[in-house]
Amino acid sequence: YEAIETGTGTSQYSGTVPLGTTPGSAGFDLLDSGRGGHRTYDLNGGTSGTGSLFTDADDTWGNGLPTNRQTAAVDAHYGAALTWDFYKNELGRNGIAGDGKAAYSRVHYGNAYVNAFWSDQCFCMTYGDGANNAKPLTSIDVAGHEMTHGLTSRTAGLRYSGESGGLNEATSDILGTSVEFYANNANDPGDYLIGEKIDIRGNGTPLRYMDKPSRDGKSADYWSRSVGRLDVHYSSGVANHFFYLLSEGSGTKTINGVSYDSPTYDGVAVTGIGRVKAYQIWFKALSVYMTSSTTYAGARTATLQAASDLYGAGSAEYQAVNKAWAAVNVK
Ligand code: ASN
Ligand code: ZN
Ligand code: CA
Repeated sequence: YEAIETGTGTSQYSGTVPLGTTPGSAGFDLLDSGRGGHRTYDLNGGTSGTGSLFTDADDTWGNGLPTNRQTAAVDAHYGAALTWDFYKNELGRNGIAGDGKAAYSRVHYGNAYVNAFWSDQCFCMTYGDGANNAKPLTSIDVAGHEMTHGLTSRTAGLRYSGESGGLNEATSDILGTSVEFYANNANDPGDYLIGEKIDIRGNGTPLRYMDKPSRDGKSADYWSRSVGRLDVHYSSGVANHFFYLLSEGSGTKTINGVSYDSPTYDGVAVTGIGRVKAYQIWFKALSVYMTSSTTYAGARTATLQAASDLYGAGSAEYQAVNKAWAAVNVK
């Protein structure tokens, strides 16, 4: 985290965090001038427009509880800042569109709304407060997921249906998870689970799993000819599983106290290359080789081309990409 923060927030999911804020007429605005001018707004139950910009007299924001209106804003603003820094420092990307301009965030959308979303129309991220307005959907992985829908829109432009829709969703899970690892936050350490903090199912389990996507009861572990007929949040499983295998390899592994057991198609063994190389290959494939209509077969070709560009056609990394796709039945 760079020395451009001015405020301090007590988040719901990530402990005490630095915040990019700017002096304003009410003291401070929740406006991050160091990251393209990202602002966070209070919809206060509304579902359109921007509501009001968060402000604070002493630059100390939120109290860690959802009953304090600033708390969800702290998490959302922090998540957007982490994602900005991740794009810049890890992917060499200056904001979603590559032009140094920020999106904005809106929290407290509707009443007990259990979702979060990106919109190309407003170029913004929006977050509901979750069941009983007690679990805002503002964890690091969810913020990274939603902001990455903007990145996908401004790069490959993957159409949000069929196999390309699964790749679009997976890109958000892959980079959202990568942001969570990059953050290295003691209160929300990196994992290959999506939404483990927001309890969207009400029983403490995550929304999705990358080591074995079928753990959610719906997602696909492997490609099949019918995978493109699934909802995009389930066909994404194939690419999420590919990314886990490419990063960490097949079989059992414990990372930050979480245990994984990743199976493969036909039992093919995969040795991981680490998540940093894996997300750099994915982003190059996304931004250089994928298009709006890329399928799973096309994603395989795109990531092989990216691995060849970055590491060479005869590299161990190239071979690992090939093996990881075979392990999810994309050949
Ligand atoms: N949270 C969902 C997503 O980002 C919202 C949606 O499906 N429109 O994919
Ligand atoms: Zn999504
Ligand atoms: Ca996670």
